[in-house]
Amino acid sequence: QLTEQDATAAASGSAATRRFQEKATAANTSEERVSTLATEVIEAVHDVIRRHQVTYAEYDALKAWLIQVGQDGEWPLFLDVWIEHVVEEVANADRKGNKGTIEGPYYVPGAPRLPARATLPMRDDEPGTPLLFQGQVRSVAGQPLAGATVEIWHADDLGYYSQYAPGLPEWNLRGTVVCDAEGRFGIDTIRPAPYEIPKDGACGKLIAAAGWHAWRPAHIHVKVSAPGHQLLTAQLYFEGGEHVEDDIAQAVKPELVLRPGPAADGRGEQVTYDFVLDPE
Ligand code: MBD
Ligand code: FE
Repeated sequence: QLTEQDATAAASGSAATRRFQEKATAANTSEERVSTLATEVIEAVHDVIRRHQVTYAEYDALKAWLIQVGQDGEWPLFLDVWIEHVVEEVANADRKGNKGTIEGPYYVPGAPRLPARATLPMRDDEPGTPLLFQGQVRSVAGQPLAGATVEIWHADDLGYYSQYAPGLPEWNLRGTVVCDAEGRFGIDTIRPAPYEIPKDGACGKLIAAAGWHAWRPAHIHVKVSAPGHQLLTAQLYFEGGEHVEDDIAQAVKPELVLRPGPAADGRGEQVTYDFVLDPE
């Protein structure tokens, strides 16, 4: 019987790759734009080789590593950790409402629908500090948004995500919360642990070879939507948490940092965070 701590880079990577392949992608990019972008990416690599006098041994090491990224299924992890934050920056530069940040590789659509006041699916003995996460979804004009939903997913107290590590219930710490008529929600969960990039895969090998650290700060992922409004994809972090200042995925923004206080019922912590959605 495998437990979450038996998670391997290749198993979670392959699961993320399979999940991504199920997602419909249709960029409809013109031939001209593909040619421009591909040419400039290739030329940027040529430039690095010339400036740093890259050797054949280094070229072969790169080739072996790129092949291993694919074999481990770690392309979603690699791209979302080191590239996605710039795509998000470009995509959401003009937003007036809530800051967003990267989605990452571990979102699963279709999590169980829950009422506005709900407990996320979790084990009877789910480890971790209880956390009540509550707030309201509003428009940029300050109007409460009836019919808003907050999809939420996060790692557990050991830093593992359900469906990407063995031994966890399918929808553990994942839910689709349907807000009330005033756009309010209140979600009982636990505080997640920081996330460490697996050491036993291609991404871990790069991190070790470069002498980097492998950590993302503890975070709660959300996708917030409401009729007539743009989907917000964000993550919320915890003030003073480890690696809030040096997230390997460079996805922390000051507007996304929570400051929980003691829970009103004396059990753990609670925090209020309101979301502001841009019009479509
Ligand atoms: C994560 O949990 C995550 O959110 C991102 C962006 C990358 C790797 C792991
Ligand atoms: Fe994450």
